[in-house]
Amino acid sequence: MAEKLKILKFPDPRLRTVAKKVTKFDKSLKKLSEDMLFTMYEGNGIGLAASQVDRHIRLIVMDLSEDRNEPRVFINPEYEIIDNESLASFEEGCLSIPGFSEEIIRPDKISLTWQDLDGKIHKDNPEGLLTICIQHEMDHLEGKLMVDYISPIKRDRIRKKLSK
Ligand code: GNR
Ligand code: NI
Repeated sequence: MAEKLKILKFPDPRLRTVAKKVTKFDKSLKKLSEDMLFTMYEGNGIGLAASQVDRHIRLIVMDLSEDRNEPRVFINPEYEIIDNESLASFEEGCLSIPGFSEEIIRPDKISLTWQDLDGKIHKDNPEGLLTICIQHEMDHLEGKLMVDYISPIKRDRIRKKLSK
C-alpha cells in the first residue's frame, strides 16, 4: 500500500538541499515513487520532487492529465534550453508554499532526457505544461523555489506568513 509522505514547507532549510543522482534502480525507488504519487494526488498537485518529501535524490513524479490517471516518473532528468528567446508565463503554485501563486516566466523550448524506474533512458522535446512543470520540479532538485523568482520583499512576506 502507498503511504502519504510529509511535505516540507517553505522556509524549511531542507528544501535548499541539492539532490543526488539516482544510481540504484531497485524496489525501494519504486516504492518511493508510488508514495510520492499518492502524496501528490492527495495534495491535488500536478508534480512532486523527492526534495519536497525530504528525500534528496533526483526523482520527480507528475500527472498532467485531467482525469488524474497518467502517472509519470522522471529520474535523473536533464534539460537544455533550445531557444533562449522563447518564453512562457504561467501562474504557478507549489505544495511546499501553500496558499501562494505567482506568474513565473520560463523558457518554453527545451529538450529533456531522463531515466525511468528500470533505468532506461528517454528523450523528448516537451510541450505546454510539461515544459513548465519539469522546470519547476527540477528547481526543487537544485534547492531552488518559486519564491526565488519574486522580489525579496514579497518573499519575506510569504516567509513570515508561513512561519506562523
Ligand atoms: O501542483 C502544482 N502545480 C503547479 C502549477 C504550475 C506550475 C507548477 C506546478 S507544480 C505544483 C506541485 C509542486 O509543488 N511541485 O513541486
Ligand atoms: Ni513545487
